[in-house]
Amino acid sequence: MPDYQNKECGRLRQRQTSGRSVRVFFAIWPKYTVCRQLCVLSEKLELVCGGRRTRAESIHLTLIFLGEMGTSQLDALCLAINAVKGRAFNFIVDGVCYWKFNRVVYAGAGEVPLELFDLVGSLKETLSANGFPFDHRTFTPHITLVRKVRPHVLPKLLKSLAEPIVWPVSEWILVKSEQASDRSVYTPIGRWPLVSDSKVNAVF
Ligand code: 2AM
Repeated sequence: MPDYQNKECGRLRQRQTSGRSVRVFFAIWPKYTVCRQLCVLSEKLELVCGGRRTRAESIHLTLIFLGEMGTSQLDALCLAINAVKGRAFNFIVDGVCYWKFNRVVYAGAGEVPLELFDLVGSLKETLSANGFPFDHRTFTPHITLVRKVRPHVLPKLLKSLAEPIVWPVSEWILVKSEQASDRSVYTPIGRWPLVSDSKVNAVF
């Protein structure tokens, strides 16, 4: 996933969103080290439970799925979202679960940080206040690692990780999702920083 500064978001959006509408969602995206750790985990899981693992560059945690949106609305969306303030946190990935309904294996956290729920809550409030539609289902933090798994081998997998993965989360992003033949391609089109506690303390 390419890196860029917040001030470039407008230009990047223009380059990346040439059609009439785009499918978008808010997410947190792991940087290199955590991405590698999750990727190694997905490779092990794929070996055991079959199916198809998420490619390294697509590993993420969705905050809110907005769905199809007119490209002309994107600037207004990003402007509204600029008002959202969130705090940085560590997301400790310490378990692997099976979602029978859609046959995915995902990684998750036994204890979800309050900061993550606060961020999603603020995003939802801001979207609602500004009239942007989004998926209202309850937020269930999960990192999909393997899809279309073989259900009968799963009970052995449903366990805690021996070594939890510590994911320091310092920003959230707006992502464009496109279908390319048999897979989804994700491209960031907006980025917002989370404030670390030390910066909050420095202000007060
Ligand atoms: P998933 O990992 O559980 O499939 C992009 O599609 C991202 O948005 C994926 O992470 C997907 O979750 C999530 N998502 C949430 N609601 C969705 C929906 N209604 N349709 C497609 N993706 C959705």
